[in-house]
Amino acid sequence: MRASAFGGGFTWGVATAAYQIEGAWDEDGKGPSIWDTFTHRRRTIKDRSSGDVACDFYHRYADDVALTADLGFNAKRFSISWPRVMPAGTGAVNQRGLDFYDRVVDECLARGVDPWVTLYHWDLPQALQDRGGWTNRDVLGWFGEYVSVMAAALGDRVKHWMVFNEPLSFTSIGQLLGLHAPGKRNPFGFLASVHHVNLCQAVGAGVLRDLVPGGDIGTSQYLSPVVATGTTPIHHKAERSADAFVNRMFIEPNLGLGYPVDAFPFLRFMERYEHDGDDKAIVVDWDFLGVQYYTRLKAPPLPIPYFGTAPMFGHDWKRFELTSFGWEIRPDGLYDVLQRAHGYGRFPRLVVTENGASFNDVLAGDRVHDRRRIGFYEDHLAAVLRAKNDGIPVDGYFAWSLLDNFEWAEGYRTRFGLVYVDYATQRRIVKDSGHWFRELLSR
Ligand code: IFM
Repeated sequence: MRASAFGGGFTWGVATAAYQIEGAWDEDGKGPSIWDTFTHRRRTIKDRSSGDVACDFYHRYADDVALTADLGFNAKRFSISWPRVMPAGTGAVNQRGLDFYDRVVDECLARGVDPWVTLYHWDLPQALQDRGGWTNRDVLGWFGEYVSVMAAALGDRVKHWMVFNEPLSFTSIGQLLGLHAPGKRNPFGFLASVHHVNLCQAVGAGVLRDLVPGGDIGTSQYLSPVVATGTTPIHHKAERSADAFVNRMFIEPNLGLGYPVDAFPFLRFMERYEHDGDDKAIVVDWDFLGVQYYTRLKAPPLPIPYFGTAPMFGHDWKRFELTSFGWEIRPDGLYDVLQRAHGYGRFPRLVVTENGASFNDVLAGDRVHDRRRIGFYEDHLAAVLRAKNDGIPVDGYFAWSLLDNFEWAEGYRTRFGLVYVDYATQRRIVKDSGHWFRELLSR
């Protein structure tokens, strides 16, 4: 594989998220986030860990940005911790928090690494959660205020913005399954959150349009082919509703297409949260869609009261290789989701803003021989290239992730990095997959 086949203007990046790497959870005036509260509660995280220290990126950002450049990447995607810059979520701004992101951006630019900023990667200020969080419609105003602060602070140097990271994940796992912060299991709180997040996409994009001239404005969505587990009508119904839940509920309202109520009837209750004019206010003209792809999902016809059917991660261990998370490795699925997103005819560009694999990496001396991860990247990049050659306008790819990091409810047991982190010493060791990227990108 040759990087030049992707074209000169192609963005090659690594993606990270604030809570997963920064640490410094209560330093320099930062307020608590829902993830601080959640991880400090007993038995929420499998290995009983938290992001209190994580990869200590807050103090080591300069070395980590240098490492990104050294591996040959020309872009770095990172998120802003809302409570670091606005400890109570609204009102007072914490200048020391803003200064940190200023330094990260300047370091990136000094190293020739383009900063791509995500405004929300799941760490809501706890103070806002105490007022209902995403279930409270006032979040539209709170979010707009926060985005204005960030656009004014970084908009002179940051051109690429993503409003959200994977709305599907943080609403469904946090508000419905209760396995992520804030740990709620409430189908109606979930519905309210879905609608408010979709409206906040428009609020955030609107603020960025106004305050960042020439801004490149997108958002990122978890997308996955959904397959039926049988051939009967009930299996196909299950597939259709799971597909609407995973792939359509967060994309189509922003394109002015409404909620896919026919496919996923539970969405008819959304009327409770819709106000007059929302159908117009929710529409966004994106510059790009960030596609986040890991695996495909299966849709067993498992009835859940009110809700419909349950999508599950694929688990076809008879036929396909799995990651250590138990996710099927299906590079063809990446082609499929890119093709489908392009099919809307509404996204001028697509960017793969996350793609990667977890394996049980072992440190052997100073090396980590993660051959399977290299195979994963080779095959998924080939799928991107195939899409590009077929005329699908995908012009960037971000590997998840630069560093091993705090993998939410899994804690530190799963490793996704191109760089191994020895958490006891915070030493970074470039894995074979990191060397592979360096080789690819230097040619
Ligand atoms: O670690 C997460 C990330 O925060 C969001 N996308 C999926 C990754 C792997 O699970």
